[in-house]
Amino acid sequence: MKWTRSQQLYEEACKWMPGGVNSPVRSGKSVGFTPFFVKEARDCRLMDEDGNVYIDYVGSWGPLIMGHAHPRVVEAVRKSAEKGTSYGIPTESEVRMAARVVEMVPSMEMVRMVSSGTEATMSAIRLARGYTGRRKILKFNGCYHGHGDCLLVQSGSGLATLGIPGSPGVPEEIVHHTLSVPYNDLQQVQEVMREVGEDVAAIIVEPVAANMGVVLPAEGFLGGLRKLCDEFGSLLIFDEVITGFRLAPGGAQELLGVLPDLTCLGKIIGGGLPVGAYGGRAEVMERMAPVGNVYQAGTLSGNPLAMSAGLAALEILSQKGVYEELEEKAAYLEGGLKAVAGRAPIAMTLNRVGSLGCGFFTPDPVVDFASAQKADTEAYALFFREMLKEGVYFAPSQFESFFVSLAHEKDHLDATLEAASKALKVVCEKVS
Ligand code: KE4
Repeated sequence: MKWTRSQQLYEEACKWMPGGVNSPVRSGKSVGFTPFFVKEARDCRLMDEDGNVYIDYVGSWGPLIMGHAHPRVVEAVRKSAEKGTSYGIPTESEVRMAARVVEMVPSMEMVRMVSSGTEATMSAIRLARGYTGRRKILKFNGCYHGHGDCLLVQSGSGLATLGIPGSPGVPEEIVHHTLSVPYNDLQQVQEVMREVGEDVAAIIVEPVAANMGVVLPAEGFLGGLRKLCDEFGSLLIFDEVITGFRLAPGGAQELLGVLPDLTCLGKIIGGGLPVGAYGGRAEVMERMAPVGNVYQAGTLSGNPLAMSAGLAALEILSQKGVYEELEEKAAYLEGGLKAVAGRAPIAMTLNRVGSLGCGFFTPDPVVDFASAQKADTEAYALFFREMLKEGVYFAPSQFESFFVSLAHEKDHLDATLEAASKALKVVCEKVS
């Protein structure tokens, strides 16, 4: 692999943008990686500016579940663009999208479109506080809900990757009402709720955590949160920005059978264009302006181009057998990776739900942020770099996930396992 053109672009990028990127996790700082620059992408493959081709397991951090440049998505965006790009006036595409999302997501009766997952969670938190008249928010260590001020506490994703505990620039007063406890620790949630539950507006949780690597909810954890919210009159918010439309048509709440009061969506809902959304029970959502008095707005919210891309993506995901296909492909990859790790041999814990997964270099179960942080991140960094040399692009951070798409075919999966066999041998030599 040579990265001459990417290197030139990176040097120029660093002149104009902090770290040369528009989002910190792309920098790959934690895995000793200088980002390559993508020229184009198709199905499950990326091509960079030097002509290198990679099998892509990041999929733009989740949105590209149908594969890059899917013809139906491209056609939908082309047709929409020919009629204009934004009006700031309602369009039928927003009505179609809202109806589709309400139909697919079990707990949703009404929904509001925004332009990112961060906007979705920020708005849901404001709504929960406005609806309940309470101030406190309870989140979980290692969960990441975007970069909204009050949620940048003990967060995962880029903060975990770069080892940033909270974030400078967020005054103590803003996070004073944000409580964070270990994921899966229902006992601690009970203790906190017994103490301050009367002032907790909402508990916000990733129903399957995917920003500390992937961590599955323990048996009874989500149901326990549901019960506590009912007991104390708090709202339960599922941040399904990653799991929404990923784990099932109705996301984790459909798969796991626990219904939140509000759901935050992003990524897949936009088909690769900027879309977020939040929604839930009508009597809660109707507190939002202009019907209610909780304010949130956005120039490009419900943008027709983004709606057309998102609708095309959701149509593809509504076809029969899609989630069975994703499960089969991801299970094949998981089985292969475990077999290759066993032969290396190297201790690897692999957590997976459907087409969302993560491998940790640790022999121990990974059940929360603390156990995820015990994984050997040096080993992960070496694995990432060795896989890249073999033309396979995994997340440039231990505290992210891999995503299998409908575009990954058996030959791509076998090539990935072949690459992993070589990469893990190198890791094995280095760490033993
Ligand atoms: P955005 O504002 O990045 O669209 O969404 C924020 C967000 C909210 N909730 C969850 C569960 C999320 O995972 C995210 C964003 N995810 C990260 C990676 N895990 C996006 C990648 C990035 O920050 O560049």
